[in-house]
Amino acid sequence: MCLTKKPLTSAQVIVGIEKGAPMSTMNMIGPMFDGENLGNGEYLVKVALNEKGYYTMHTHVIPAGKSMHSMMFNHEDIGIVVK
Ligand SMILES: [Cu+2]
Repeated sequence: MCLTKKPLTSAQVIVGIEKGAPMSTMNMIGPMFDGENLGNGEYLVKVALNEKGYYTMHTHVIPAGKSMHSMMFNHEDIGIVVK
């Protein structure tokens, strides 16, 4: 992981939504998809979750010019609670 303290522009942000805690169900909701690059290091992810419960947003980042494999080192699991 590279810590530049600068906005990561032009990266590819790939997201997958799992029903439940990370790696608990492996029940992915739909295919993985790209976050929208808003510029200045901000990326927008739009997702519609109709069922109440806990979800995990598996977030992978491929910095510009880096290989697809680099996403293995730039991975964050973000919890989503639908009430
Ligand atoms: Cu994950």
